[in-house]
Amino acid sequence: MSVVKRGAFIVFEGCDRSGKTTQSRLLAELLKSKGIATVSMNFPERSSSIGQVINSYLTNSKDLPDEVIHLMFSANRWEHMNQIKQQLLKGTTLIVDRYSYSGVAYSAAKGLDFDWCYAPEKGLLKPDAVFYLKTSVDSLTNRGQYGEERYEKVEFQSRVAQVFDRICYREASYWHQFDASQSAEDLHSRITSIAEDLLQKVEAQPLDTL
Ligand code: T5A
Ligand code: NA
Repeated sequence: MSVVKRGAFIVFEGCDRSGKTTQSRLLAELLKSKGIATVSMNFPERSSSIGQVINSYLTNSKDLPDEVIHLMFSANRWEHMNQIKQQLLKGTTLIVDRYSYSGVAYSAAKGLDFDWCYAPEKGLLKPDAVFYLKTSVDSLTNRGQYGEERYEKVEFQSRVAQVFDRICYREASYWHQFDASQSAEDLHSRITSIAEDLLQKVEAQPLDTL
């Protein structure tokens, strides 16, 4: 009997407009074109009832205390955890646009304690790889629709970038940093080579938690 090999859990992280959605899409399309079962997701997942509250908060139509919105972002991941686990175990590779690290980076950038921010993420599934798209925040402000959502302010994004850098240093064993100012095509080819390597390796590795 053949054993089902699990899928890879790949996450994209970075500041607003760093190109995560573009790169997640390109990677998912490539893997699918090679016949690899692949599903794309993004956090916040705005369609659930918790997701709808998060959406109203991000579009500035609702205000909430920093601690409350932080826990809602985390709950939004927890409510999808079983689905994520089932997909991975049945062999589907997941490409996820933002995860716990965004949760920590944006809330710590507001001044909440780093460890407090990380605590509700503990026990969630740990990605096999995080692709961190990094560049100077100033260069991102020229990109499409910058400034429409709550967090898209240069000073705030610089603080977010500092927290991402701290996490990248701490989690260096599975974080891969890329210069997000290069063209989408160049980024895609660099990301692809790491992802293809990873896909070979994870099949034999058990799922881990944060
Ligand atoms: N948040 C999120 C929290 O506070 N806590 C949490 O726990 C989580 C999960 C919404 C906000 O929520 C916060 C973080 C966010 O502020 P979101 O829905 O992921 O999160 O945000 P979006 O607005 O959807 O996406 P971003 O603004 O982050 O953009 P992306 O996905 O990084 O960038 P992308 O690919 O859409 O590209 C942006 C623009 O740049 C161009 C694209 O064509 C597009 O116009 N572009 C490039 N231009 C030049 N060179 C390249 N290499 C380019 N790649 C893309
Ligand atoms: Na995005």
